[in-house]
Amino acid sequence: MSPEAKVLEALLREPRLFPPPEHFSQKANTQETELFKIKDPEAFWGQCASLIHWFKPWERILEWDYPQARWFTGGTLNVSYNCLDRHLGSFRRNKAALIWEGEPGDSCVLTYRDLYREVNKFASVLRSLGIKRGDRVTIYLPMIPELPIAMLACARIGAIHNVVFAGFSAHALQERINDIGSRLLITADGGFRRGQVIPLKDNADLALQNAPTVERVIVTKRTGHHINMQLGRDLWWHEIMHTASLYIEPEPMEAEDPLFILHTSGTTGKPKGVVHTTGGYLVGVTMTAKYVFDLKEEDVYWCTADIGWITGHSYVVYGPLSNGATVLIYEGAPDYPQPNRFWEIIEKYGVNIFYTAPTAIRSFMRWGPSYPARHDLSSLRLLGTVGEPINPEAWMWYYIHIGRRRCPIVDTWWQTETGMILISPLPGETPLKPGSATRPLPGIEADVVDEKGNPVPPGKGGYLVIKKPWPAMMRTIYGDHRRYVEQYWSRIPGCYFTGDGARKDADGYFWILGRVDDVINVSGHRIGTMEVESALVDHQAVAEAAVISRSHPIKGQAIVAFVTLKEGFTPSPELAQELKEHVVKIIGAIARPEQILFTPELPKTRSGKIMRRLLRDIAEGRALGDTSTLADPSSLERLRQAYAEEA
Ligand code: 6R9
Repeated sequence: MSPEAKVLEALLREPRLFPPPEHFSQKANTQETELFKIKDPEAFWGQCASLIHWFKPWERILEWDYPQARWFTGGTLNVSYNCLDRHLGSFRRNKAALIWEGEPGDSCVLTYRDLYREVNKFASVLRSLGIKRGDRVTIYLPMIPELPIAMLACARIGAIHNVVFAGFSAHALQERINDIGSRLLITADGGFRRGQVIPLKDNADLALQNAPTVERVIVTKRTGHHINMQLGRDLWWHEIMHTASLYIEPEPMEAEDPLFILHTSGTTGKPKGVVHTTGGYLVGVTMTAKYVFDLKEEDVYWCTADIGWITGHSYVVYGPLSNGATVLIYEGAPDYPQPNRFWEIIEKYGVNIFYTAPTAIRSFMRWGPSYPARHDLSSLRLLGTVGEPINPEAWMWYYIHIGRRRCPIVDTWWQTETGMILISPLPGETPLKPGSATRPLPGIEADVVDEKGNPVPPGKGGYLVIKKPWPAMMRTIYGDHRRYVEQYWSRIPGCYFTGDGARKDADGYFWILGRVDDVINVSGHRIGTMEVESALVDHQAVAEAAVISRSHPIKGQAIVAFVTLKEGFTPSPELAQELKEHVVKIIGAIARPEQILFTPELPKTRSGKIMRRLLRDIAEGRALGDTSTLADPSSLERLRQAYAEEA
């Protein structure tokens, strides 16, 4: 049995079951609604649609023309109206919408009324620059209030935003701008990370050397260090906001109009621009934020994800704000200046709901329980995780040391493409098993199937698929609808293919096993092996590269690259370092390979395909699998020796 299979066997025998605590169940939002009694998915979603405000009511819940879904057609709405205007008529007007803490320790609070004013003003700025409904706007900002303000302002006038994570490189930014033809770029002079300045404007300048569609750049001042402002192109945020109007009518959008594009890694070298719509998306994230996170009027809710990822879009910005919640945003790293920073923030603001990633929890475990132990965490009542499978040890540590055995944990499975959480416990309802995302939410039909789409028996591994459309599902890949149909709707007959492997147990609980395609999940971030390979071969010394993952105690998975060099180049630790930096330059620090291994040749089949499976065996130190299709079996032995020497 392989080591992974052993871990899995242990998981499936995980005997611990945590029933929902009485004190939680009694007051859970799910108790106060008839919603979950509706068994027909379409009728269920129709009912969920009344959680948001429609200017014009929709006519049909769903038009399903496989694989194209259209939700709530005939209806019009505006997302910024739903997140802001509709809260102003009640006491929420003066309630904190955003509580923001900067890494250096500065902070501010924006009430719903404050946020409304800033969004309106910025929407007026966008209008004055000629940005119209349907135009694409790229946002490359750190975790500062200007980021949600810019997103909501785009939503207000019907412009489609494309947020690019501030950790991405100039090259990655350029690639994304050009993929969607943005007219405007919104950025900052820089951002703070572990006390260092990330030079966002310098990166933007580099990116714009070859991004001809961008006409203007709006720059917000965060770090205050010197940057170049290009006359006629670059504008300071604080200067143009002076003359802005205080009110901009929210554009009535069709339910199916795009709200944003967010790129994610897939199986090719080119990131996919995932397109999300207005009506279905907002219904999906509003419902799940309310019932999965059990949001209450008086809660302080903190999701630690960067807004540059889907988790930040759906569960820092749109879901919670649509519910009128108080959202905490922290700019920086969890261990800056000390590894207790998160716990200090929870204590300082009395955070009630805390949502983070398993990789972060594993780091906290390594730093030790004395850091959280120093702080009053009694305000916490619900914990969540997202991004990758959580190992039961990390789950238990989180449960004991952060939740102090009092707080349910919602392990939420979903993807950039799904827009909203699809598999998760409902806190107060679902008994928890450490390591399992439990069951599909109401309205969601998920299953584990074989290649032909037949359900596999309990305990057996297979592909995780979704069998019915759901409102927040992606509608297309920007500019490449064929790829959308091929990648998601053609692999398994009749189903949405998630790219994840899973098993179901005898209780119908789902255990996610991780990606089954060429995507690596490093610290909860998706990285395509092909993207890293093309970054490597972009370097003058590299002839060929094969990128695989191996398991890593903190990151979950780590990137390992096998590299062959061109004539005239010799392997050295310096060159390995240079290649790692080259990947950082092309993609960003999240894609930095953990290890580079030079090899005179890569194991290939007789038809010339690189056998990644064997490379993975080598990297994990496993016995090699079937080598019979290998063109030159001796190459593999040499490679294994090289790896053993390196390790
Ligand atoms: C939301 C988000 C999606 C991939 C997904 C899966 C992994 C996410 C998970 C999980 C196990 C969970 N994943 N949540 N695996 N349990 N609770 O992370 O989106 O960045 O697109 O990643 O992450 O492999 O396919 P995204």
